[in-house]
Amino acid sequence: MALLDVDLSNHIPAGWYATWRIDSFAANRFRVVLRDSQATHVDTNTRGKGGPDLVDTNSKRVGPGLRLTVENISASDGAHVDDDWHLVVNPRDPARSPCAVGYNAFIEDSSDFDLNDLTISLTAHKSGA
Ligand SMILES: [Ca+2]
Repeated sequence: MALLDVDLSNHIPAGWYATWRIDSFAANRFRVVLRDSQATHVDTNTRGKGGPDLVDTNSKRVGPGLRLTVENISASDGAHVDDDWHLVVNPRDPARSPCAVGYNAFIEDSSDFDLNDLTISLTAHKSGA
């Protein structure tokens, strides 16, 4: 069962640009997958070199069904996730729909709850097209 399974398309529609950075500070291993229905953008096992180590960073226009999953490969039972969204609304938009979003996930692989063992930061905005 995935430690984290987030349907990012709830706030990030197809055609938006997404930029992300994923860092690992974990002795244990996680599998991180970021994909949409048209492409797999990230599919990697994090390394445990005592970092923080850059796992992946990129910027792409995304397709429909953008989804982020994190599987627990070797982490202990104490693994824990805290995440949050930040929605940016154009004040001139009468529909008040977001024009940009930020998503952060902070993952603990053990029991000290510093929540710095795997960090995922992703921002996305309208393409303007
Ligand atoms: Ca920790």
